[in-house]
Amino acid sequence: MMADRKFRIGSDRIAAHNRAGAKALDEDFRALARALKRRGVDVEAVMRRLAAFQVAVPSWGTRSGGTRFGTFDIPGLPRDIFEKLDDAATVHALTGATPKVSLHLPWDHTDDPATLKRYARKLGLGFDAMNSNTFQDQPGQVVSFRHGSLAAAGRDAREQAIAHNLAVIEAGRALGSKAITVWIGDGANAPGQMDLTASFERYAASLKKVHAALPPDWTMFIEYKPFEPAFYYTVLADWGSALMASQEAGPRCRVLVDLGHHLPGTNIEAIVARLIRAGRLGGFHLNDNAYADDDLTAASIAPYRLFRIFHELVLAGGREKRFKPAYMIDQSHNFQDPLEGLLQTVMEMQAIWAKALLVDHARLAEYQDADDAVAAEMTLKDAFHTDTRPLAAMARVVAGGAADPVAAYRASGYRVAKARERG
Ligand SMILES: [Mn+2]
Repeated sequence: MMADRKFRIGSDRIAAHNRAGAKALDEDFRALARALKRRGVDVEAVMRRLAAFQVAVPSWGTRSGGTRFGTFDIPGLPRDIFEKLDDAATVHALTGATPKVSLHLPWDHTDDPATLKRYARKLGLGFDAMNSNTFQDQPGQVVSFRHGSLAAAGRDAREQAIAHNLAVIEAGRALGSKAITVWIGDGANAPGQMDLTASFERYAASLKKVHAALPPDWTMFIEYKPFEPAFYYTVLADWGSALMASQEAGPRCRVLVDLGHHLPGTNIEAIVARLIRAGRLGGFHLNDNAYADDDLTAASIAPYRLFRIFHELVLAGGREKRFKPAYMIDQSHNFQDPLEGLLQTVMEMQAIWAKALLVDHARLAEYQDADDAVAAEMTLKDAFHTDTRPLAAMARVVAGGAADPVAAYRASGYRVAKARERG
């Protein structure tokens, strides 16, 4: 906890990195701004909205991810929640866009939340949504979640799962968090194993009890997933079930869209539009998938899909000023340095968010009204094909971050220093 003796990427180092690339960035930014102004884009407004785009870093994203077969660690990974915060602060220092960390209980449990909160504040960090965990058993647990948690047939398991969620809310309250994310693995592997109606009713009733314990300024997110760990039937498998459950649970229960939690070919932006229409879109877990729930880095496979989702969000933000979904990275870094994966993802999110901000909504609406499919699609593509990286880099520099966070991170020798420090 001796923050001062730890290796950090300081603002002087970031400023030196930015100075070295300042001339090139300035040239690229000016050229792009000129081209955008010619297209009628208010570049200053885009830069303001780009600067406001923030993404939460998950505590577990600072360590190596893996599969059920194994996880391969590299030297210098964080050993506890304090070191995870150090790494999250590094991502924020380099991007200026990740001021909040999302914790997972019990993985990030602390007996001393006041010290953890103080430490985070010293690093300039706050706490995003708290994640509960009833999809595995913990040492010393009284009732097993083997046959389910919030939706279990057994009352003991359900009550224990509800109690865990209430404890997570309490822990989050002590840290200054304002939300809880609930994902359950409840489901069945064989037809007949579980009553499809009764299991959903039990789940909704449990959620309602958790919702009743929410502090007044808190939100609850529920996350659906089509399959895994259960392979035949999942209680909360899709957005329709999630919408129903959120409506039954209470007004502050919202649906969280994890991009990887959709079967191939699903039109996610249409789901997003429907959830916005219902007033129940809570936020996103950003990642990507090529086949199933792969947890690949966000936009690595389908950047145009993410652009289309962001486009719906920009539209909704234009209609409703208070519309503010939560964004959190939720991906697995199996082959890369986790911090490089996070930095790369934030850069990608900012660039794609900027593209979505460039869509000419007035022109698009005209083409839609005129049933001009080609011109309408080309309006979206005009924005999508624009190389917005100079806008994103400039936004980072203005926010005190690095023009190129991955390059600055590599040049700093951070991981080597951490390997020495952390053993
Ligand atoms: Mn997720």
